[in-house]
Amino acid sequence: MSRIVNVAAAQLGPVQRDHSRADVVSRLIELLHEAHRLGAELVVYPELALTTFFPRWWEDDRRAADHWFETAMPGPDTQPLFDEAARLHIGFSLGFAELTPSGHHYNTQVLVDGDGHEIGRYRKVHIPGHEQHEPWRAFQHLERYYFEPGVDGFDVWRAFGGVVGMMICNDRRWPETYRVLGLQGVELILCGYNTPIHYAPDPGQDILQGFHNALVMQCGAYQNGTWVVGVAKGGVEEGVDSLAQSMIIAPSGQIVAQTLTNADEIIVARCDLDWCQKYKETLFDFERYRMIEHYGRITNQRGVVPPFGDGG
Ligand code: CDT
Repeated sequence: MSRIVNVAAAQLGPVQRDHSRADVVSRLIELLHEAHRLGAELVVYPELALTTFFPRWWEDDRRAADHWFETAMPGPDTQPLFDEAARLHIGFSLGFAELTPSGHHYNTQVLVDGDGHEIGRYRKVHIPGHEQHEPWRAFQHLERYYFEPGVDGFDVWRAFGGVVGMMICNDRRWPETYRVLGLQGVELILCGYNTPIHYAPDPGQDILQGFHNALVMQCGAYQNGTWVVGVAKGGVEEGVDSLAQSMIIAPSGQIVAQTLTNADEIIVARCDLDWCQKYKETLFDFERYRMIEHYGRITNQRGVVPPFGDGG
């Protein structure tokens, strides 16, 4: 038996500050058409796909950044994407900055079915970067200033013939993200990202960005027996170089498709969701092998508590 879903990762090249939503949406639609030609049923776009990565700039008044946020999804600028995807009967997942009617600011990813209807939305939980203006940096990473963490945690949805979950960028570095999804039987994780190559707190990591990106997603896929689709907004955006290397990873942890450029590019993989069972029912049979009585610290303790004494 096999349950096949053809999934496209729709990588974006840079979106500059003066690029309009309408311009970006026409690029998204172009990628949608390419994905359709390649037989995709589901297209995954990056984190904060509609605009430049605005947390790289400080605003004294945080509300001055509200124009980067969507107050409706779909809204007037994104409706053409919803309409075209529904016409082609392709589902998609799209990252955007969300400003809710009650005034909350989230880094959000929506999942839409082949009829253009929202299946669910995920609000980023792990918010990286810093809260205050830090002028010593070459550029800011102010996600912690502009976004609140999502309060709904990591959900999954029955969609596209399987169990689908979402995570956003920094979430992919945390094993807990995958495991909470894995404990709900996830078979396909969709993840958009914007990852600057330069990491100001420790530039020694710059050269390892591609390695770390693959490392965490391949581990997460394998250890939970799930497909993972990681999709970048890469290239040089407003002078900041960001990682591309979008990839589709099998439940074995193997990369089955990877982008070659740091521009707009489609990759497609034929994802057999039944392949997940090979791992979920053997090495990673959670019910049989997990030792939850020894995992208490994972939810009871946030930071590191070393043992007493100096070891001398
Ligand atoms: N967008 C996002 O989450 N980017 C982070 C950068 C970390 S450095 C502040 C990431 O984990 O890729």
